[in-house]
Amino acid sequence: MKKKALIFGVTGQDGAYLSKLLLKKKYKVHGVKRRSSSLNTQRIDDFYLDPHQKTNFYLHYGDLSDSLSVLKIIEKVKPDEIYNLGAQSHVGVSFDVPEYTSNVTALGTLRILDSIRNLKMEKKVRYYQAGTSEMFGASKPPQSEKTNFYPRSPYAAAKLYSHWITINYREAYNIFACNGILFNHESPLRGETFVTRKIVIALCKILLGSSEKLYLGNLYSKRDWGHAEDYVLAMWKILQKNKPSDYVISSDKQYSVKYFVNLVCKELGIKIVWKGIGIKEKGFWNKKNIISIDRKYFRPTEVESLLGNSKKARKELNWKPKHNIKSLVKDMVNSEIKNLKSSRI
Ligand code: NAP
Ligand code: G4F
Repeated sequence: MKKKALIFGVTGQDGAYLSKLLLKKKYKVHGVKRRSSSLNTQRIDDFYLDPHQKTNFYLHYGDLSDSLSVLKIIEKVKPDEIYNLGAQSHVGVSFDVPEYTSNVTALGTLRILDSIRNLKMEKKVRYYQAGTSEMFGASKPPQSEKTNFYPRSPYAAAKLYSHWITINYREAYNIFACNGILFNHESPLRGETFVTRKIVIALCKILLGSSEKLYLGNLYSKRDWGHAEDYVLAMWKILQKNKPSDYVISSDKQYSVKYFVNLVCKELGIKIVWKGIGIKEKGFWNKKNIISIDRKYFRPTEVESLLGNSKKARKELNWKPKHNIKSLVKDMVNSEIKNLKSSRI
């Protein structure tokens, strides 16, 4: 019998890559999508067939803020594995909507775990929680499973609740529940307001002449960036172990936002020249100012430096990323240029 997976957050970047991976592994994949006034299935449209045709991919309407919908979907699907990737996942936005972020990103996790318990599915289901390096926040890098948490945003605090409630339900009710503590991972499917995708889109448009300028916030925060395709494989591997545990997933390399801009410029053949400091720092191309700083992209509290130590995952899961920062940039740039050229036609 085919294994059944249920993915909360199926319409997001990771949801799309994970669905593809699980379909390839011959799972029946069920996804939860929320009602939205405009289409939100673009990332999964290539394998979401008309439900009247034969398919192994099914969508259900639901919402992490609605306990009843969560419970009913789990009861109906009876999954072998649940991946909770659903969240208000933008750190900057979480300062604007802290209560909503906590409801979905923290309590949403509780709603799933408690449904498993209420439905007496503790022995049947394996649960993956999408944890984040943001939980380390201000803790000194490199960060591993042993590093103390120090969240610096409503988003990170909400994820920390999810981290501990996952461990609590594992210990209290014997649920096979695991936390993946994933460092930043990007791809051509990354949301357009996260810094890597924002940079790639803007610079591609500037090169093709359809935009003039890119505004950014803190150029000097450092991140450990990987490719989403590699990271969803780690999620699946975490749930295939004999015992539930928590794992850091990272590239173990760190670069600044400015370095990422420089790499994208290099890939596009844009010779960028930086002048000025602080808020007045600017990037020029052919003497034209194409990058400036806008204070509105600074956060009330910033996470300055994230750098993972993923030794445990590499050893116990036999996991290793295929991509590096250069191949990630290449993939994102090539795909964006293709998108922009085809939308022109
Ligand atoms: P994403 O692209 O923002 O996707 C988030 C998903 O959650 C989307 O499908 C979204 O639906 C859904 N969602 C939002 N609010 C919901 C609600 N109220 N009920 C049900 N679903 C809801 O995020 P991602 O990059 O794929 O990341 C996946 C997960 O990993 C997230 O939990 C994120 O916090 C976490 N994470 C991400 C990274 C990273 O670098 N990407 C690193 C560590 C952890 P819509 O499409 O309708 O908005
Ligand atoms: O791309 P970002 O918005 O990602 P951030 O805040 O690191 O969060 C992402 O990764 C987390 C894992 O560590 C996930 F849990 C979370 O869900 C999300 O996927 O910002 C990266 C850095 C920050 O330091 C930010 O201040 O880039 C800086 N930045 C500079 N200018 C900017 C901008 N970020 C955004 N979004 N937009 C800017 O214009």
